[in-house]
Amino acid sequence: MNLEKIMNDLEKKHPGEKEYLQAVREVLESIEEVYNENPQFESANIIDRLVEPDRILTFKVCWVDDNGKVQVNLGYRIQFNNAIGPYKGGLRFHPSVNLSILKFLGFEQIFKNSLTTLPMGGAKGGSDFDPKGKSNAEIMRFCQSFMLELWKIIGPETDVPAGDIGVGGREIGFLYGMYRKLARENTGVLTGKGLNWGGSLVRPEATGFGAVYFAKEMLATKGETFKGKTVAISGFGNVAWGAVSKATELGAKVVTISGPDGYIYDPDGISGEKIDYMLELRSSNQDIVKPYSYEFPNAQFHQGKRPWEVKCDIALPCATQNELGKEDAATLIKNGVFCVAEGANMPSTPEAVELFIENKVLFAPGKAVNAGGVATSGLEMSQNAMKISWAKKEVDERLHHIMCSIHEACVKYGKDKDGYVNYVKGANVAGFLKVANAMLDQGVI
Ligand code: NDP
Ligand code: 2IT
Repeated sequence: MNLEKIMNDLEKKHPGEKEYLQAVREVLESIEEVYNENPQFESANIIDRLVEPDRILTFKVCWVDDNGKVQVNLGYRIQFNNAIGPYKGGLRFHPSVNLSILKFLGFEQIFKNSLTTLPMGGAKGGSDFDPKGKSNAEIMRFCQSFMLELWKIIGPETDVPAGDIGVGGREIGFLYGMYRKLARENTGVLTGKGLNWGGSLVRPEATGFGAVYFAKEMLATKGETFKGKTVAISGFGNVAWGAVSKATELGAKVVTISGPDGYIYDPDGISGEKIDYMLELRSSNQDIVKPYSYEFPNAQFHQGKRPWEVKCDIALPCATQNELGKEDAATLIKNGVFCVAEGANMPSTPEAVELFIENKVLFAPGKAVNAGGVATSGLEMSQNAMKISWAKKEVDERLHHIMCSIHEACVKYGKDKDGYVNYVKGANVAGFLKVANAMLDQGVI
């Protein structure tokens, strides 16, 4: 593999697609060795076929706001690769959404879904719609208009979207309602549905719970546990909420959450009613964490800052991409962090990842750590297909088992000679091999 040539060509073809190019480079660097050892991959030109999505749908979303003004947003669905199962991946509604961000997320999703052990291909979609400050009625009208286009290319056996930033249970409800009306069927076409209409128990908690289950396995390789540890978490959305709950349940003290406005440091730990308050904060549609410090006055709000300056044993970045840079990593290391597990997708910059690995910090990437979300989506699809629903305990046990399997796969392919586990390499190689071999089996299509 001539990595620099591949990257140069890709950059020429897709100039300025920073996040997409970043994600591709990371995967290619990790798989270079195994790729070169298996000439059948090169003969089938697997790399060129993997880095380009199968197709991209871009569409216009027109909707009317509460003042009667007509608004126009852009909508996307990127169907990246379906070698091992139907396209599967979330929808993101955030003003920063563009092709590069969705392509990076869709590309990552291929390997993440492969790691889950379930038959799911990779996809991502979304819109530059900003949910901040919107009324429920505005969100409903937007979701309905979005689905008017999207429904044409999705289906329970072809492409199954779910939530991501800005898309939670409420949005999935509005999207599902419109799909059901247009397609004249009740199927598992979306995951993250409400419990009364096909949703799975544990799906809301799954990404955060899964992230902590994964981190628990990482700690166990060093004979450690969450008990008594200080944990810094970023974000205050769905993933952060699940991670705070599970880490607290396992005896850790979570001292931070964050939003675009800054971070909260709560020296008493975020537990009990404070975890419920996180849900209130998120559903207020205000996109700020500052009100937490009015509600719980012992907590301090640090405007415009990131939580990585707080001394902690374990860091779980759960907000967004590239939210933890080289300096943040250096500060965390200086303060004694020994485990960093990514709840968000690609929250650490490549320089930060390098620093963690150089310093032999237990570090694992989003595609392994946060795969519990999409894995539980896969479990929701199975329940929908069988027209049954499993008890909470059953779903949680399956999720736990899947996270342990992903951890095992990372160790199998990522263990260095000195015993250090390079989870980035492990996750990328394990995820890649399954998809690449499936592509080989199925010929050039
Ligand atoms: P939510 O919309 O529920 O929450 C995202 C949170 O991150 C919001 O609080 C958001 O605020 C905040 N945020 C965004 N940018 C920043 C920033 N620069 N600094 C601090 N906070 C910020 O989304 P999720 O919790 O679902 O998603 C979080 C991450 O986890 C994303 O990377 C997503 O791709 C990933 N993920 C989600 C899964 C899921 O099942 N939901 C599964 C796997 C991964 P704001 O909206 O104001 O920017
Ligand atoms: O990034 C992700 O894995 C998600 N947003 C969840 C995708 C899904 O289909 O459940």
